[in-house]
Amino acid sequence: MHATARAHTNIALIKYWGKKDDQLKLPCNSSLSMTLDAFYTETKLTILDADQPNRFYLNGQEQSLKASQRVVNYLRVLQERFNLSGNFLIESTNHVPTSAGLASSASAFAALAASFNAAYELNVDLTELSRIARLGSGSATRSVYGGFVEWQAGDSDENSIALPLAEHPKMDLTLLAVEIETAKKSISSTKGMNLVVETSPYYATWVEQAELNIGQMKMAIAANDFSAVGHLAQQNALAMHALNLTADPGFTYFQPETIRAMQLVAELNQNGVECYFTMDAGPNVKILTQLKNVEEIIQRFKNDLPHVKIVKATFGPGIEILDK
Ligand code: 2P0
Repeated sequence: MHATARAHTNIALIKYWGKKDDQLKLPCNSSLSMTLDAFYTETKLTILDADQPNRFYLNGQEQSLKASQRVVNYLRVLQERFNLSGNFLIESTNHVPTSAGLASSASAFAALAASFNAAYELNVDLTELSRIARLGSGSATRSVYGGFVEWQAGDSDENSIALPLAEHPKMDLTLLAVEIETAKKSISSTKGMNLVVETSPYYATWVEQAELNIGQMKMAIAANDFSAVGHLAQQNALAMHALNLTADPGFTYFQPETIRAMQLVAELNQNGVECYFTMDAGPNVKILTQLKNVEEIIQRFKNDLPHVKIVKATFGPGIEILDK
């Protein structure tokens, strides 16, 4: 029994930042993302007899027991849920270059969930697939669908699910991933979000504001309004990063060049080149713009920050089963 699935990663335009249940990965606020064409993970899952050892290959390299633990533990959780048995051969290829500064956990756990579903012939629907992807990593919930996707926070395993808002949006929207630094982040997303939930006096305000932003963003998408989408994404990212400074102890993912990139975006706008920024749990900056401005923005960044790498992306598809 085996199956291969492909899942694309996504960028949150309204961020998931904080959980109300660590096990089920139930978020405190809803989030909304854009699935990206340029970055994806392909995973072949083969179900082995229980007397064969689990093996995990990433980009052709066999991984240590320790490195395989999160993946194997996740598959065990799914087995328990569906009352299944067997061991695993997991062969994953990540097409998420470190240079993009994008997390691969969204595409990794969405591809695992989809290959598990196909290998055991469970035939769960996409809503259930988003639920089981969530058990691996919160952001994976949204990678089940293409285009613009909402992850409704809900308050239980049943109703914390992803919904496709527009699978093939007509919006002229390009993302430029600007690599500031490829080093592993100092504070993992899981740790960073837990710290703000537990210690920031502003956390309740973040949740309230993020839920408001979701409604505003859905209106902007429905109106095909690029400017409103970009502006809202930027405001929401700034709020998330401001919140981190209000934790105890306060922390930031920004590096000096993150600030420089934000200033460059402001300067570009002053010169009539419309663009916006967003950042996740790291120093890298993702710029949202329209096709006509892409070359000028790349040029401006290369002049000011000559060593940074820039990767282009636009809307990508949802889960695909490649082989069964
Ligand atoms: C997001 N991030 O919405 C937010 C914005 C980073 C910043 O989801 O603990 O790897 O596995 O659920 O999904 C990154 O966190 O965290 C993330 P877990 P995850 O994309």
